[in-house]
Amino acid sequence: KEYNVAILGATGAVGTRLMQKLAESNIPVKSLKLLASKRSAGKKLKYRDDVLTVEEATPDSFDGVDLVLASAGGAVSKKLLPEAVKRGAVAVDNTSAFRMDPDVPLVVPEVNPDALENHHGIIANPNCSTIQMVVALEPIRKQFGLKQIIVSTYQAASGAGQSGLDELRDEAQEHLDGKKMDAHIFPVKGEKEHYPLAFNLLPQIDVFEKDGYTHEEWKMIHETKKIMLNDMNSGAIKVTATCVRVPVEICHGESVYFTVDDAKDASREKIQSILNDAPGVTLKDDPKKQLYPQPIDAAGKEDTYVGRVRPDQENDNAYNMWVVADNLLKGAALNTVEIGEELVKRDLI
Ligand code: A2P
Ligand code: 11C
Repeated sequence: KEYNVAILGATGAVGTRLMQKLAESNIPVKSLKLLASKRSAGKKLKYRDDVLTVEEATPDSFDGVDLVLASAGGAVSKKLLPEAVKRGAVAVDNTSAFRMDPDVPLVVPEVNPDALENHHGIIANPNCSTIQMVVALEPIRKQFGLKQIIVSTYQAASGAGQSGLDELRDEAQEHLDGKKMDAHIFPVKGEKEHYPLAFNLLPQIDVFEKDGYTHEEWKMIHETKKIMLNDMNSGAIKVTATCVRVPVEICHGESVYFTVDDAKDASREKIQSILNDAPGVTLKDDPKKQLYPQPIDAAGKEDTYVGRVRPDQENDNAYNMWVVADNLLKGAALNTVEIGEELVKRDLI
């Protein structure tokens, strides 16, 4: 069986990586359609040995398409993915448009691949900061249970797409040239206030909710519960988050504090051993050799890197660890393509 595939948002920071990871995947591609906005129509992009022409995405673009991989923003997904499904396609969506819909599985293949069995045409790929955290925590949860998660994130500029990356580089150059930094995207495109990210830290990712948390923090809390417990509001694991944008190009870092079941006899060594064997995880944890994950090393890699595993010295059954992954790969394009591979394996397209 071979599939007609479309990439929606093919020209973006995630879209270009979707093409790369699709080419490396074991999804049998019969044809590939590259879709983006009108602005990019006619642009030529290389896929394997072919040069393909980007087309403007319209509802009819999905005629005859079996599998859509989408990363063109939530509004575009909301408008076009139901049209794709209406025309018989299965869509894996990298935006937040459908993640909390009870009919839409929210999937990280290392954690909850079985959720795919109940799909109704759209499958959601979680937020990048959620994915790397659950990849690292799920093997620990399986062995020792999980009662609480307290996470602080250090998120790269590329989380805001190509224009976010461009803004960080431009600001850095402006600052080094002694000019005023011209901020117009961060913290949030379309918000009233903008602040420079270069040489700075911004404790706001996405808009503020009424309770004082940002929407990025809300996503980490509720997506984690939906993925691990199949219930976005479950109280079985308590989760809280602080999300911070840092002047890094690629890779989110996370300081993850977690509490395991009292009765399970966990230890630092046991947790390290579990992480060493966990799918999609590379343990990089040797303080004597100053070995720990860093964005500069993890960029371009597929795994989620974990280090600095250590017990809380004041509270029993509680640990800290440091988690780094490429937000554009495992956090987005790679996880999306891996969902596609799992759909193929299970004959769900
Ligand atoms: P385009 O390059 O034509 O603007 P990023 O996340 O890096 O900002 O990329 C966003 C992606 O979504 C790009 O491929 C962009 O295409 C695409 N996109 C933006 N708006 C639309 C739209 N209205 N219809 C289809 N694709 C869109
Ligand atoms: C960021 N995590 O770093 C965001 C980007 O829900 O897919 C991804 C937004 C999402 O800005």
